[in-house]
Amino acid sequence: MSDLKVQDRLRDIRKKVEAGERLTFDDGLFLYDPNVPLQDVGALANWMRERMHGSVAYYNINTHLNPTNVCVYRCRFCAFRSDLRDPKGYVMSEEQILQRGKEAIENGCTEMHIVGGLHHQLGYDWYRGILSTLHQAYPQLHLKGWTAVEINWFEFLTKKSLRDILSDLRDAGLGSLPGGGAEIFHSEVRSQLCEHKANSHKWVEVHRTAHQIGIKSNCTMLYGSIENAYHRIDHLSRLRELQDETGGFQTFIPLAFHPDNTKLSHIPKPTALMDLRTMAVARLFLDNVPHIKAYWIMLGIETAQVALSYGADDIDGTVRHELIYHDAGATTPQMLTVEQIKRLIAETGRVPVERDTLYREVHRSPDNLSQWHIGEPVAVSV
Ligand code: V47
Repeated sequence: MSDLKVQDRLRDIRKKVEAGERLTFDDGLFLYDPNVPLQDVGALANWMRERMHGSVAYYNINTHLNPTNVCVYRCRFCAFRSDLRDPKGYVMSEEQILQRGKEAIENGCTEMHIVGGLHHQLGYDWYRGILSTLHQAYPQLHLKGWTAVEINWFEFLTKKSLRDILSDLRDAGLGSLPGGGAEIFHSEVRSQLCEHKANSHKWVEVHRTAHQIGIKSNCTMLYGSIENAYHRIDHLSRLRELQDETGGFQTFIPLAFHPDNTKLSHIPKPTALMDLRTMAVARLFLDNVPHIKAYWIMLGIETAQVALSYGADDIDGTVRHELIYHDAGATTPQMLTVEQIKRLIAETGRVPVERDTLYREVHRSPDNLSQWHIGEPVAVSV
């Protein structure tokens, strides 16, 4: 495409974005074309991000819990999983899980992000019990737990309907669903990455059912492995369609593939340019998803900072005990302090605002991290 044609097409897309019109599948493909200057795509995404969120960038104070890494599936991109009899395999005890809850509360966390493997020998009650144990002991901690893949596994274990399972988990203490397990929906890619686990229709059905009964969720896309731009836009289109129907997604998190210690270790990690382009295209294409998250653990701190001007308005949280990315070679720190996360946001010229998992503002005593209360939902202009 000539430079002139690129500029003409970009001008048309700019007009659409400014008028609040939806981008087409072809627009999405065009924005992924390397001949389209990244800074132009980024500037447009930043314009949209500022229209929606002004100069604010959100963060939370959170921790992770991966109660087991033993998994019946063998996803080719995963460095975290373990076989049943592998010495690396572990299952946390109730005492260890409660200890994590205690540590979270002492450090002011409002959220615990809980995901793990699908253990060959543990039943549904074990997974449900983790939520109920933590919720009873620490009811103020929001439990964002179990991806659509685990929920689908619970269907297999219990033979109950999705609606019954999700309602039962909510009774046990589930607050919302994380966005994991989406990977790339298109079967050409999914069948190579994770042949056996929940397919795209199931992933969508789990989130649709959660939204229908009032459980909010997040959505993700694993990019930079074996997929192409067509597969990525197809993925975003399916998320946009479900969001039109339910409005239950809070935030989209693009997840860059980390190859170390995986079955795809020969594939290079996506570059920062690809990370930023994906962030910007996601902001522009997912016009109905309120937040776009630059997950610093996976992007690296510097790219996450830049991403706050390429469409992202959220940087995830302080994080503790992250394993999935660190097992796959992430070199980011294990956690940030509240002061560090605020400073890295402020350095970008954005205003750091603490939110809880459901995007309500958190007000905290400056001298005592563990004293906080939840305020109003944050404002988003569409
Ligand atoms: O489902 C696993 C991905 C996901 C690798 O909802 C990998 O707020 C890259 O979903 N390289 C889990 N990606 C993480 C996740 C997430 C993270 C932060 C916030 C939220 C949220 C959700 O990580 C998996 C998979 O898509 N993943 N291994 C890897 N080697």
